[in-house]
Amino acid sequence: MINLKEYGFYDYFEKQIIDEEKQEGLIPSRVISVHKESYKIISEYGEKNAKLKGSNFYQDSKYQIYPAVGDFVLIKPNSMGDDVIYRVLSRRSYFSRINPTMRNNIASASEQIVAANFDYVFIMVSLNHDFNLRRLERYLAAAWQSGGTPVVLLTKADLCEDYEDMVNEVKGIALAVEVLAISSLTGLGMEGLKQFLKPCKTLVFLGSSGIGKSSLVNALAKEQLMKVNIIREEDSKGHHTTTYRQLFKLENGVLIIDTPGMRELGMWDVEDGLGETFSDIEDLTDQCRFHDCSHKTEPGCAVKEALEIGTLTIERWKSYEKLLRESQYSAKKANCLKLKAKNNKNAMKLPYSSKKNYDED
Ligand SMILES: Nc1nc2c(ncn2[C@@H]2O[C@H](COP(=O)(O)OP(=O)(O)OP(=O)(O)O)[C@@H](O)[C@H]2O)c(=O)[nH]1
Ligand SMILES: [Mg+2]
Repeated sequence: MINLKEYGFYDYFEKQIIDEEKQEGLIPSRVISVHKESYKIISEYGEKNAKLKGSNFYQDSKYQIYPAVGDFVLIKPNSMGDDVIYRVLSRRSYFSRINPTMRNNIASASEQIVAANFDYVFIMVSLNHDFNLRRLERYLAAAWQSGGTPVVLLTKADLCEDYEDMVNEVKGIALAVEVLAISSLTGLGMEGLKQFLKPCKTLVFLGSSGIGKSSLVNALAKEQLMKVNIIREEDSKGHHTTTYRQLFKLENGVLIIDTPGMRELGMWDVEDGLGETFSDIEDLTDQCRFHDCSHKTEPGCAVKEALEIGTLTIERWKSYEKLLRESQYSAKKANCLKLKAKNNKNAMKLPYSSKKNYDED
Protein backbone atom coordinates (compact mmCIF):
# COMPACT_ATOMS: atom_id res chain seq x y z
CA MET A 1 0.00 0.00 0.00
CA ILE A 2 1.13 3.52 -0.76
CA ASN A 3 1.52 6.05 1.99
CA LEU A 4 0.11 9.31 0.60
CA LYS A 5 2.23 11.26 3.11
CA GLU A 6 5.18 10.42 0.88
CA TYR A 7 3.31 12.33 -1.82
CA GLY A 8 3.06 15.47 0.31
CA PHE A 9 -0.28 14.73 2.02
CA TYR A 10 -0.34 16.18 5.52
CA ASP A 11 -2.63 17.52 8.27
CA TYR A 12 -3.66 20.63 6.38
CA PHE A 13 -5.34 18.43 3.77
CA GLU A 14 -6.42 15.61 6.07
CA LYS A 15 -8.39 18.01 8.31
CA GLN A 16 -10.57 19.05 5.40
CA ILE A 17 -12.16 15.64 5.00
CA ILE A 18 -15.44 15.48 6.86
CA ASP A 19 -16.92 12.39 8.56
CA GLU A 20 -19.74 11.99 6.02
CA GLU A 21 -17.17 11.80 3.26
CA LYS A 22 -15.20 9.16 5.12
CA GLN A 23 -18.38 7.18 5.77
CA GLU A 24 -19.21 7.38 2.10
CA GLY A 25 -15.92 5.60 1.40
CA LEU A 26 -14.12 8.60 -0.12
CA ILE A 27 -10.36 8.59 0.23
CA PRO A 28 -7.68 11.20 -0.56
CA SER A 29 -5.41 10.96 -3.56
CA ARG A 30 -3.07 13.26 -5.48
CA VAL A 31 -3.44 14.25 -9.13
CA ILE A 32 -0.22 13.24 -10.89
CA SER A 33 -1.15 14.19 -14.42
CA VAL A 34 -3.80 16.06 -16.32
CA HIS A 35 -4.12 15.42 -19.99
CA LYS A 36 -7.14 17.09 -21.56
CA GLU A 37 -10.10 15.64 -19.66
CA SER A 38 -8.22 12.68 -18.29
CA TYR A 39 -6.72 12.56 -14.85
CA LYS A 40 -4.17 10.20 -13.39
CA ILE A 41 -4.14 9.99 -9.62
CA ILE A 42 -2.22 8.19 -6.93
CA SER A 43 -3.94 6.91 -3.80
CA GLU A 44 -3.16 4.28 -1.19
CA TYR A 45 -4.07 1.73 -3.88
CA GLY A 46 -1.50 3.02 -6.37
CA GLU A 47 -1.83 4.80 -9.71
CA LYS A 48 -5.18 4.89 -11.46
CA ASN A 49 -7.07 6.82 -14.09
CA ALA A 50 -9.86 8.91 -12.71
CA LYS A 51 -12.79 10.91 -14.00
CA LEU A 52 -14.87 13.69 -12.51
CA LYS A 53 -18.17 12.94 -10.84
CA GLY A 54 -20.33 14.84 -13.31
CA SER A 55 -23.04 16.01 -10.95
CA ASN A 56 -20.44 17.49 -8.61
CA PHE A 57 -18.57 19.49 -11.20
CA TYR A 58 -20.90 20.81 -13.88
CA GLN A 59 -21.61 24.55 -14.08
CA ASP A 60 -24.07 25.27 -11.31
CA SER A 61 -22.96 22.64 -8.89
CA LYS A 62 -21.40 23.50 -5.57
CA TYR A 63 -17.87 22.56 -6.67
CA GLN A 64 -16.47 24.99 -9.23
CA ILE A 65 -12.86 24.06 -8.68
CA TYR A 66 -11.48 21.61 -11.21
CA PRO A 67 -8.48 19.44 -10.40
CA ALA A 68 -5.01 20.46 -11.53
CA VAL A 69 -1.77 18.55 -11.31
CA GLY A 70 -0.58 18.44 -7.71
CA ASP A 71 -4.08 18.76 -6.27
CA PHE A 72 -5.29 16.53 -3.50
CA VAL A 73 -8.72 15.23 -4.40
CA LEU A 74 -11.27 13.00 -2.75
CA ILE A 75 -12.05 9.96 -4.81
CA LYS A 76 -14.27 6.93 -4.64
CA PRO A 77 -12.13 3.95 -5.62
CA ASN A 78 -13.67 1.83 -8.34
CA SER A 79 -12.25 -1.64 -8.83
CA MET A 80 -14.20 -2.05 -12.10
CA GLY A 81 -12.87 1.03 -13.91
CA ASP A 82 -11.77 4.61 -13.44
CA ASP A 83 -11.87 6.01 -9.92
CA VAL A 84 -14.30 8.89 -9.45
CA ILE A 85 -13.19 12.36 -8.29
CA TYR A 86 -15.67 13.98 -5.90
CA ARG A 87 -13.96 17.23 -4.97
CA VAL A 88 -10.69 19.12 -4.80
CA LEU A 89 -9.29 19.79 -1.33
CA SER A 90 -8.40 23.39 -0.61
CA ARG A 91 -4.97 24.26 -2.03
CA ARG A 92 -1.95 25.25 -0.03
CA SER A 93 -0.39 26.98 -3.02
CA TYR A 94 -1.18 27.26 -6.70
CA PHE A 95 0.26 28.92 -9.77
CA SER A 96 -2.24 30.35 -12.20
CA ARG A 97 -2.19 32.28 -15.39
CA ILE A 98 -4.89 33.77 -17.51
CA ASN A 99 -5.85 32.73 -20.96
CA PRO A 100 -7.21 35.82 -22.62
CA THR A 101 -9.90 35.12 -25.20
CA MET A 102 -12.23 37.21 -27.26
CA ARG A 103 -15.74 36.06 -28.07
CA ASN A 104 -18.54 38.14 -29.63
CA ASN A 105 -16.58 41.28 -28.91
CA ILE A 106 -16.52 40.49 -25.25
CA ALA A 107 -13.15 40.08 -23.67
CA SER A 108 -13.12 37.19 -21.37
CA ALA A 109 -10.52 35.12 -19.70
CA SER A 110 -10.19 31.88 -17.95
CA GLU A 111 -7.90 31.15 -15.10
CA GLN A 112 -5.72 28.17 -15.71
CA ILE A 113 -4.20 26.45 -12.74
CA VAL A 114 -0.76 25.37 -13.89
CA ALA A 115 0.07 23.39 -10.75
CA ALA A 116 -0.99 23.16 -7.12
CA ASN A 117 0.37 22.38 -3.67
CA PHE A 118 4.07 22.87 -4.25
CA ASP A 119 6.70 24.17 -1.87
CA TYR A 120 9.14 25.67 -4.36
CA VAL A 121 8.60 27.32 -7.74
CA PHE A 122 11.65 26.88 -9.93
CA ILE A 123 11.52 29.73 -12.41
CA MET A 124 13.85 28.59 -15.17
CA VAL A 125 15.50 30.89 -17.67
CA SER A 126 18.14 29.84 -20.14
CA LEU A 127 21.39 31.77 -19.97
CA ASN A 128 21.97 31.52 -23.69
CA HIS A 129 18.85 33.16 -25.09
CA ASP A 130 15.78 33.46 -22.98
CA PHE A 131 17.21 36.23 -20.85
CA ASN A 132 14.68 38.94 -20.13
CA LEU A 133 14.61 40.65 -16.73
CA ARG A 134 11.14 42.10 -17.25
CA ARG A 135 9.66 38.70 -17.97
CA LEU A 136 11.43 37.36 -14.91
CA GLU A 137 9.76 40.03 -12.77
CA ARG A 138 6.44 38.88 -14.14
CA TYR A 139 7.20 35.29 -13.19
CA LEU A 140 8.42 36.33 -9.75
CA ALA A 141 5.23 38.24 -9.04
CA ALA A 142 3.11 35.24 -10.01
CA ALA A 143 5.35 32.90 -8.03
CA TRP A 144 5.19 35.01 -4.86
CA GLN A 145 1.46 35.19 -5.30
CA SER A 146 1.24 31.41 -5.62
CA GLY A 147 2.15 30.72 -2.00
CA GLY A 148 5.29 28.77 -2.93
CA THR A 149 8.86 29.97 -2.55
CA PRO A 150 10.42 31.13 -5.81
CA VAL A 151 13.89 30.03 -6.85
CA VAL A 152 15.50 31.27 -10.08
CA LEU A 153 17.50 28.75 -12.08
CA LEU A 154 19.64 30.02 -14.92
CA THR A 155 20.05 26.99 -17.15
CA LYS A 156 22.60 25.84 -19.74
CA ALA A 157 25.50 27.45 -17.91
CA ASP A 158 27.84 25.16 -19.89
CA LEU A 159 27.02 27.17 -23.04
CA CYS A 160 28.14 30.46 -21.50
CA GLU A 161 31.73 31.44 -20.94
CA ASP A 162 30.97 34.18 -18.51
CA TYR A 163 27.65 34.21 -16.75
CA GLU A 164 28.59 35.87 -13.45
CA ASP A 165 27.37 39.27 -14.66
CA MET A 166 24.02 37.81 -15.65
CA VAL A 167 23.68 36.06 -12.30
CA ASN A 168 24.33 39.37 -10.55
CA GLU A 169 21.86 41.20 -12.77
CA VAL A 170 19.19 38.67 -11.84
CA LYS A 171 20.10 38.84 -8.16
CA GLY A 172 19.56 42.61 -8.45
CA ILE A 173 15.90 42.13 -9.34
CA ALA A 174 15.09 38.80 -7.64
CA LEU A 175 15.20 40.16 -4.12
CA ALA A 176 15.34 37.60 -1.31
CA VAL A 177 15.32 34.82 -3.89
CA GLU A 178 18.00 32.17 -4.40
CA VAL A 179 19.51 32.51 -7.88
CA LEU A 180 21.55 29.60 -9.21
CA ALA A 181 23.30 28.96 -12.52
CA ILE A 182 23.22 25.28 -13.43
CA SER A 183 23.83 22.83 -16.23
CA SER A 184 21.88 19.58 -16.37
CA LEU A 185 24.32 18.41 -19.01
CA THR A 186 27.60 18.79 -17.10
CA GLY A 187 26.27 18.91 -13.53
CA LEU A 188 27.69 22.40 -13.01
CA GLY A 189 26.06 24.18 -10.06
CA MET A 190 23.76 21.27 -9.31
CA GLU A 191 24.97 20.87 -5.72
CA GLY A 192 23.28 24.23 -5.00
CA LEU A 193 19.92 22.53 -5.57
CA LYS A 194 20.37 20.12 -2.68
CA GLN A 195 18.82 22.53 -0.16
CA PHE A 196 15.50 22.21 -2.01
CA LEU A 197 15.54 18.49 -2.64
CA LYS A 198 13.86 17.09 0.44
CA PRO A 199 11.52 14.12 0.74
CA CYS A 200 7.79 14.92 0.50
CA LYS A 201 8.51 18.45 -0.79
CA THR A 202 7.05 19.40 -4.15
CA LEU A 203 8.90 21.47 -6.76
CA VAL A 204 7.29 22.90 -9.86
CA PHE A 205 9.39 23.74 -12.93
CA LEU A 206 8.24 26.71 -15.01
CA GLY A 207 9.66 28.51 -18.02
CA SER A 208 9.66 28.81 -21.79
CA SER A 209 9.90 25.83 -24.10
CA GLY A 210 13.42 24.53 -24.70
CA ILE A 211 15.09 25.97 -21.60
CA GLY A 212 15.74 22.54 -20.10
CA LYS A 213 12.97 21.80 -17.60
CA SER A 214 12.60 18.15 -18.56
CA SER A 215 16.37 17.77 -18.87
CA LEU A 216 16.64 18.81 -15.22
CA VAL A 217 13.93 16.29 -14.24
CA ASN A 218 15.97 13.58 -15.95
CA ALA A 219 19.25 14.75 -14.43
CA LEU A 220 17.78 14.74 -10.91
CA ALA A 221 16.08 11.39 -11.46
CA LYS A 222 19.23 9.98 -13.02
CA GLU A 223 17.03 8.35 -15.63
CA GLN A 224 15.07 9.35 -18.72
CA LEU A 225 11.67 10.08 -17.17
CA MET A 226 10.82 12.80 -19.65
CA LYS A 227 11.28 13.02 -23.37
CA VAL A 228 13.77 15.69 -24.47
CA ASN A 229 14.23 16.80 -28.09
CA ILE A 230 17.46 18.18 -29.40
CA ILE A 231 17.01 21.83 -30.34
CA ARG A 232 19.21 24.08 -32.46
CA GLU A 233 20.85 26.40 -29.97
CA GLU A 234 21.38 29.10 -32.64
CA ASP A 235 17.75 30.14 -32.62
CA SER A 236 17.02 28.31 -29.41
CA LYS A 237 13.34 27.95 -30.05
CA GLY A 238 11.89 25.08 -28.08
CA HIS A 239 9.69 22.48 -29.72
CA HIS A 240 7.07 22.26 -27.00
CA THR A 241 8.27 18.75 -26.32
CA THR A 242 6.41 18.37 -23.05
CA THR A 243 2.73 18.57 -23.78
CA TYR A 244 1.06 18.02 -20.43
CA ARG A 245 1.81 18.49 -16.75
CA GLN A 246 3.08 15.60 -14.71
CA LEU A 247 4.18 14.94 -11.18
CA PHE A 248 7.03 12.54 -10.44
CA LYS A 249 8.36 11.08 -7.25
CA LEU A 250 12.09 10.60 -7.35
CA GLU A 251 13.89 7.85 -5.48
CA ASN A 252 15.08 10.34 -2.87
CA GLY A 253 11.43 11.17 -2.12
CA VAL A 254 11.35 14.57 -3.86
CA LEU A 255 8.24 15.38 -5.86
CA ILE A 256 8.61 17.30 -9.12
CA ILE A 257 5.97 18.77 -11.38
CA ASP A 258 7.23 19.25 -14.95
CA THR A 259 5.17 21.56 -17.13
CA PRO A 260 5.03 22.36 -20.85
CA GLY A 261 6.82 25.54 -21.93
CA MET A 262 4.54 28.52 -21.68
CA ARG A 263 4.32 30.81 -24.66
CA GLU A 264 2.63 33.42 -22.58
CA LEU A 265 2.19 33.87 -18.90
CA GLY A 266 -0.68 36.32 -18.91
CA MET A 267 -1.43 37.94 -15.65
CA TRP A 268 -3.89 37.18 -12.93
CA ASP A 269 -4.43 39.31 -9.89
CA VAL A 270 -0.94 39.27 -8.41
CA GLU A 271 -1.06 42.40 -6.33
CA ASP A 272 0.24 40.67 -3.20
CA GLY A 273 2.98 39.00 -5.24
CA LEU A 274 4.01 42.41 -6.57
CA GLY A 275 4.67 43.60 -3.04
CA GLU A 276 7.21 40.79 -2.52
CA THR A 277 8.76 41.11 -5.95
CA PHE A 278 9.20 44.86 -5.71
CA SER A 279 9.83 45.19 -1.99
CA ASP A 280 12.49 47.84 -2.78
CA ILE A 281 9.83 50.00 -4.46
CA GLU A 282 7.28 49.40 -1.72
CA ASP A 283 9.89 50.55 0.82
CA LEU A 284 10.35 53.73 -1.20
CA THR A 285 6.64 54.48 -1.54
CA ASP A 286 6.34 54.19 2.24
CA GLN A 287 8.88 57.03 2.54
CA CYS A 288 7.02 59.51 0.31
CA ARG A 289 5.92 62.64 2.13
CA PHE A 290 2.30 62.22 1.02
CA HIS A 291 0.46 59.06 1.84
CA ASP A 292 -1.36 59.09 -1.53
CA CYS A 293 1.65 60.19 -3.59
CA SER A 294 1.19 59.50 -7.31
CA HIS A 295 4.99 59.66 -7.79
CA LYS A 296 4.58 62.23 -10.55
CA THR A 297 4.67 65.83 -9.35
CA GLU A 298 4.51 65.77 -5.56
CA PRO A 299 7.39 67.16 -3.51
CA GLY A 300 9.11 64.75 -1.15
CA CYS A 301 8.54 61.77 -3.44
CA ALA A 302 11.06 59.06 -2.54
CA VAL A 303 10.49 57.24 -5.85
CA LYS A 304 11.39 60.30 -7.93
CA GLU A 305 14.43 60.86 -5.78
CA ALA A 306 15.63 57.26 -6.17
CA LEU A 307 15.14 57.53 -9.95
CA GLU A 308 17.16 60.73 -10.02
CA ILE A 309 20.09 59.41 -8.05
CA GLY A 310 19.90 56.09 -9.88
CA THR A 311 19.26 53.73 -6.96
CA LEU A 312 16.09 52.71 -8.82
CA THR A 313 16.25 52.16 -12.58
CA ILE A 314 13.57 53.58 -14.82
CA GLU A 315 13.11 50.14 -16.41
CA ARG A 316 12.30 48.56 -13.06
CA TRP A 317 9.93 51.37 -12.10
CA LYS A 318 8.10 51.12 -15.45
CA SER A 319 7.91 47.37 -15.09
CA TYR A 320 6.35 47.74 -11.64
CA GLU A 321 3.80 50.28 -12.87
CA LYS A 322 2.91 48.11 -15.84
CA LEU A 323 2.45 44.96 -13.79
CA LEU A 324 0.41 46.84 -11.21
CA ARG A 325 -1.91 48.17 -13.93
CA GLU A 326 -2.25 44.73 -15.46
CA SER A 327 -2.90 43.13 -12.15
CA GLN A 328 -5.62 45.62 -11.29
CA TYR A 329 -7.19 45.10 -14.71
CA SER A 330 -7.05 41.34 -14.25
CA ALA A 331 -8.60 41.61 -10.81
CA LYS A 332 -11.49 43.52 -12.38
CA LYS A 333 -11.78 40.85 -15.03
CA ALA A 334 -11.77 38.14 -12.42
CA ASN A 335 -14.61 39.87 -10.61
CA CYS A 336 -16.57 40.14 -13.83
CA LEU A 337 -16.09 36.46 -14.47
CA LYS A 338 -17.31 35.60 -11.01
CA LEU A 339 -20.35 37.80 -11.52
CA LYS A 340 -20.94 36.26 -14.89
CA ALA A 341 -20.76 32.77 -13.46
CA LYS A 342 -23.28 33.81 -10.81
CA ASN A 343 -25.73 35.34 -13.15
CA ASN A 344 -25.22 35.04 -16.86
CA LYS A 345 -27.57 37.92 -17.56
CA ASN A 346 -25.33 40.25 -15.61
CA ALA A 347 -22.37 39.62 -17.87
CA MET A 348 -20.46 42.84 -18.17
CA LYS A 349 -18.67 44.21 -21.18
CA LEU A 350 -15.04 44.85 -20.54
CA PRO A 351 -12.87 47.38 -22.29
CA TYR A 352 -10.77 45.19 -24.51
CA SER A 353 -7.18 46.08 -25.06
CA SER A 354 -5.96 44.63 -28.33
CA LYS A 355 -2.42 45.23 -27.18
CA LYS A 356 -0.85 42.08 -25.85
CA ASN A 357 -0.20 42.35 -22.17
CA TYR A 358 2.22 39.49 -21.98
CA ASP A 359 5.54 38.41 -23.41
CA GLU A 360 5.96 35.63 -25.87
CA ASP A 361 8.70 33.09 -26.33
N1 LIG B 1 24.02 22.57 -23.42
C1 LIG B 1 22.96 22.26 -22.67
N2 LIG B 1 21.82 21.91 -23.26
C2 LIG B 1 20.77 21.61 -22.47
C3 LIG B 1 20.82 21.71 -21.07
N3 LIG B 1 19.61 21.38 -20.58
C4 LIG B 1 18.82 21.11 -21.64
N4 LIG B 1 19.53 21.24 -22.79
C5 LIG B 1 19.02 21.04 -24.16
O1 LIG B 1 17.93 21.92 -24.39
C6 LIG B 1 16.97 21.32 -25.25
C7 LIG B 1 15.59 21.40 -24.64
O2 LIG B 1 15.57 20.71 -23.40
P1 LIG B 1 14.23 20.25 -22.68
O3 LIG B 1 14.64 19.67 -21.38
O4 LIG B 1 13.39 19.42 -23.58
O5 LIG B 1 13.49 21.65 -22.49
P2 LIG B 1 12.06 21.91 -21.84
O6 LIG B 1 12.18 23.16 -21.07
O7 LIG B 1 11.57 20.71 -21.12
O8 LIG B 1 11.16 22.19 -23.12
P3 LIG B 1 9.56 21.96 -23.33
O9 LIG B 1 9.24 20.57 -22.88
O10 LIG B 1 9.38 22.14 -24.80
O11 LIG B 1 8.88 23.01 -22.52
C8 LIG B 1 17.49 19.91 -25.50
O12 LIG B 1 18.16 19.94 -26.73
C9 LIG B 1 18.43 19.65 -24.35
O13 LIG B 1 19.42 18.72 -24.67
C10 LIG B 1 22.06 22.11 -20.46
O14 LIG B 1 22.22 22.22 -19.26
N5 LIG B 1 23.09 22.37 -21.31
MG1 LIG C 1 9.89 19.57 -21.30
